[in-house]
Amino acid sequence: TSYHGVITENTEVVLLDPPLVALDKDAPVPYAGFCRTFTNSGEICAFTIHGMEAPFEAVVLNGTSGEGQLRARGLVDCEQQKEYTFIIQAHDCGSGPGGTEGKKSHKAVVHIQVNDVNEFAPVFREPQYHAAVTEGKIYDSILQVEATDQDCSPQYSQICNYQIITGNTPFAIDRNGNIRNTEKLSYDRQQQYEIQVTAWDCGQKRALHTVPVHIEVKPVCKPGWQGWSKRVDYEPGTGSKQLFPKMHLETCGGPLSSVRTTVELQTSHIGKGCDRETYSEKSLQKLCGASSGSTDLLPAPSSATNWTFWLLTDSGRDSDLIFRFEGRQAAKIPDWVVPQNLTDQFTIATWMKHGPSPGLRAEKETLLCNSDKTEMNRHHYSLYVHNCRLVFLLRTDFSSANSFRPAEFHWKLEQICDKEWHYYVLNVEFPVVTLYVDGASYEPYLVTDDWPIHPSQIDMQLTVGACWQGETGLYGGNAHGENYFRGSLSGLTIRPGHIETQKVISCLQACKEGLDIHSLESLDKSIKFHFNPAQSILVMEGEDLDHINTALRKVSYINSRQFPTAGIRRLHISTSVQCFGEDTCISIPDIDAVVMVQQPSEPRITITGVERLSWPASDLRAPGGIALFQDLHIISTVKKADAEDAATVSVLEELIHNLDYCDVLVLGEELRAEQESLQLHRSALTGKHLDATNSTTGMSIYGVDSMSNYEQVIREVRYFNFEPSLVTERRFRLTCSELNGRYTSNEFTLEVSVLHSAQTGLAGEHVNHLVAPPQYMQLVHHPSIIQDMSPSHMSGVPSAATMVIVMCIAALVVVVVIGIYRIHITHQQDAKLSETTKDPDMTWDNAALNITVNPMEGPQGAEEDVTEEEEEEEDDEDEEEDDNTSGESDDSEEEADVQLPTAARQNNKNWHKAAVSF
Ligand SMILES: [Ca+2]
Ligand SMILES: [Ca+2]
Repeated sequence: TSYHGVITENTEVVLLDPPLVALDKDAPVPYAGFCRTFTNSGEICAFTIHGMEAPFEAVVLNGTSGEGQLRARGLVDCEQQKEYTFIIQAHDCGSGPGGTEGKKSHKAVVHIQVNDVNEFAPVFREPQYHAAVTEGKIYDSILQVEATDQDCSPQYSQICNYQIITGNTPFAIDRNGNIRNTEKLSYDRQQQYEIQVTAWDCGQKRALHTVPVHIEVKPVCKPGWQGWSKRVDYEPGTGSKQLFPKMHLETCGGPLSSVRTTVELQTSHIGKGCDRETYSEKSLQKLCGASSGSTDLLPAPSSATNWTFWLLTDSGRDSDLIFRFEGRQAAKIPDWVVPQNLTDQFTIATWMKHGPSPGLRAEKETLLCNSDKTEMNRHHYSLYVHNCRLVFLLRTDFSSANSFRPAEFHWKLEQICDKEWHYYVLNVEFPVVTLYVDGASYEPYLVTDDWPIHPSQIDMQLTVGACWQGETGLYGGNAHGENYFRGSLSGLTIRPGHIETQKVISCLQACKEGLDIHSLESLDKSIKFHFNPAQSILVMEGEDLDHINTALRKVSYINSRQFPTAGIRRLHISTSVQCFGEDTCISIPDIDAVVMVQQPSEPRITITGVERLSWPASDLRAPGGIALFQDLHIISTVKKADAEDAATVSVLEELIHNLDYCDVLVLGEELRAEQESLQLHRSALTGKHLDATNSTTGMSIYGVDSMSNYEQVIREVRYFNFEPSLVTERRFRLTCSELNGRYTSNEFTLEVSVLHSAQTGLAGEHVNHLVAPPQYMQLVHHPSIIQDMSPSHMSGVPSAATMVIVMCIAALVVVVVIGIYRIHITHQQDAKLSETTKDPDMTWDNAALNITVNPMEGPQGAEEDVTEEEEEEEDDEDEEEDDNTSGESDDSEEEADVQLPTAARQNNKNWHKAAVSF
């Protein structure tokens, strides 16, 4: 017989099936489970267990009935042993004490199974898990986590469920612990994830500790430039800066046969197209060595240059003076500004930004036009834009050579209508006309001939922005309508009698910023590179990837301006590659980055010197007058605006840089032209990049030059007054400026007191004698001295002592007068010498007001008249037609546009010949 028992671990009682009951044979109770082996006493006294240290005992519950119970002797642990098997035997009480010697039953086998209790929680095998995935893929299983449980039974030891407890992750886990991603991962979005995972056993017991799982996202290899930054900061004055010092091209193992990369710097939003020097037009011409004599047709409006007063000006960035034309504005240039006859050589230059929207049936848009002032509408010369072509019309006057001559020059350039700033220079060296756009020269694609214009006594009117119609006395164009210009102009100059060299033209429009190759000499020989003229586009090409990488790292940005325009410049890099064979080649994405030019430190210009002078009237009358600013100093300091050092005292750093102009302004009444003047000897300017203009309101010295050169020149400025008796005091204000007024100095005011004869008789001469420096310079540091020596004061206290003093002074005066007379004589001799050289130079004094006389207008004009008379008769028949073609030749011209240059010219000629023969 055998028993089966069950015990729950950690409890005492074993449930046996069938129940443990031992019966004595002697007793009348029928045998239930146990053998009836007992015959004697009929009572059960004990059970014995035979087995290898089975931790159980059996106790008798009821000796009569034979019921017993099986119990654990200690704690039973399923995790240590799940089953026990042993043998049990019962004893009746018998005769012996304790029943031990009673009769024994036969043996029965007992099987005990230990039931499990869910004591243990799941525990992960690893303290943490790691995995790496490539972006853009969906994985079935990225990794498997595993937890275990020490309980003995499958129910309580198996893991029934895993769960991710970190919220919002693109991952899921199944019941086997496999983690997968629920969406494609992106390296750019997130490169690393950490999720917490927990587990449950099948008895719903949860792991005590979650486990971290790290998932690294690896970028899928994408061909393209790597190791560059989106923003490059540029500090002014630091020369060239490498833009991509760590950049390299990732090809993902694809073998390339060649790489071609274009780096483009976009600066069209800066100033007039890029960062240029913003000195005034005049200063810039001086700086570039342009021949002098050019006339600014669009100067800043002032009392002397009032024709630009009604034009629209853009509050120019960087002090650029920009005039905006919206199809309504035009200006008549006064006759004295430009000579009517430009001769065969002249230059017209302008900055132009044409637009905004030239229509398909675009009208002529006139930049500059010289037409009849009255009666007729003939255009003598004009520059206009028409259908995105630039046309220059030049009708030569009749001369001895009365023949068909080139009259219209056409250029078809995309720059004309790209709505960006460009610099146009028209060099006329008749009959050759060359156009320079941004420094590059272009021959006209079409030249049409015409007869010279018929002579007449009608004056001409030069206009900007439209043509003047003499017939109607209005702005207008031709039968088709108006001819107003739309766009912006700046620095429109005309220069009769000369053409500019390409070098000067390049200088005038040169960008001060651009791309550069750092240490060009170290560039590998196999690399081909090319810059556009403006250095804003760089193309590099090579076959070896390493060499290309090295070359691209050398690409730099440079801005040579000391005070560049701050702000961003966009960079665009596009790359095309070629592969060996027919394989489809990788494509390299374009790069967009920016250069951030930081705010330059601002200079502070300071003028110092003696602020009060006192002079005897006689000295003002002396030839050359008096020097006004003999001890003048101009210094400039730069305030370093370091953001980090804002707390500390900002460092003042002395710098040597250039000035643009200095103005001496007469305060109070203007100078009386016939008596007073400011003077500057021409020789003071020699060897310097400086020029000067002079008027009764002051003197302006301009040109880009060093501060010390300016100092030297200003120290030579003299004030002369032929009749000083009318003046007691004169005040002057000196200001200097850099970059066309962007940075200006303090206002330095000088007071000159004139000591008149009433004073000079005694005190003036006396003072002169006492502290007279050589010549007639007088510095008065303490004006009180003058006061003390005034005659009124002295006459107030007459005494013997003063009489003696007066006598002595009188004697002294005689000596001094003689001395001064001698000095005067010698000075006059000097003056005579210098005046002979000085006089011709004096003409520039009033240059700002004077008309520049065209040397060609005099005798030659008369000559022309004669020839014109002679030829008048044969030309009479032409006259009508002349008037038409000059002003209204549109129809024939429109057709010529679409034809080849030679054919067009031919056509035009024939047409004219026909007219002539008729
Ligand atoms: Ca357990
Ligand atoms: Ca468990």
